Amino acid sequence: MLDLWLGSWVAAFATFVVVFGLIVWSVLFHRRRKNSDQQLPPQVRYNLPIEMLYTLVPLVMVAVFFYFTARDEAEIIKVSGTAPVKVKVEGYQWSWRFTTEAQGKTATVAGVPVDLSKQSTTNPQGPQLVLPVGTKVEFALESPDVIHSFWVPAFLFKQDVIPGVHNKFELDTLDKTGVFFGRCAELCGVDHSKMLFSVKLVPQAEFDQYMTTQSAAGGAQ
Ligand SMILES: [Cu+2]
Repeated sequence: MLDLWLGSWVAAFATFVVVFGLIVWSVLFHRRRKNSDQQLPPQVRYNLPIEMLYTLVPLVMVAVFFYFTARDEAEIIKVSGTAPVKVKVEGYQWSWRFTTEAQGKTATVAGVPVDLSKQSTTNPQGPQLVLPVGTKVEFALESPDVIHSFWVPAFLFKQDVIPGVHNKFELDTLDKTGVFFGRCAELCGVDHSKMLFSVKLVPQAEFDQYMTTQSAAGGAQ
């Protein structure tokens, strides 16, 4: 994802340099000069080779962007179905419910809208999803009401949570322990901004312990 993003910026910047260079060049060399009786420089309208160039170059540029985006996207959204940990993510107005399934055990956490006055950058608010580090995780996204969007910026992945649509994705890049902030990324109503949550990545042993306690408690809220 990072390569695609960087590559797009490099291509966009190269385009900017060429376009801006051409603008500066025309301004400098084709400006109206003093003591010139020529009102207009020679015009190139209806010049077939130039018109074709104008059409083909942007087409090629779009095709290149499309190719790399489609290639990477197909790879990124592939779901093998073999992930040992599966999470059902329900986004609702206005919080989240996470139901985690692993080794035949189930754990559920759900939140109420976050009190934004108590929000801080070091103490994440909202429900916390606990996951093992270094393991492939499958996320299934469900919404009972309107369109939300599941987004953990640190995971470089975001997907819409749409009523009636069963979006799924897998992440196998969760390789650092810690707490990662997440939020709803689709304006979904008056308390959209309160749809905060966090994901805590812990070592496998700690995760096993967590699942045992949670499932014994009958999926504590
Ligand atoms: Cu939302």
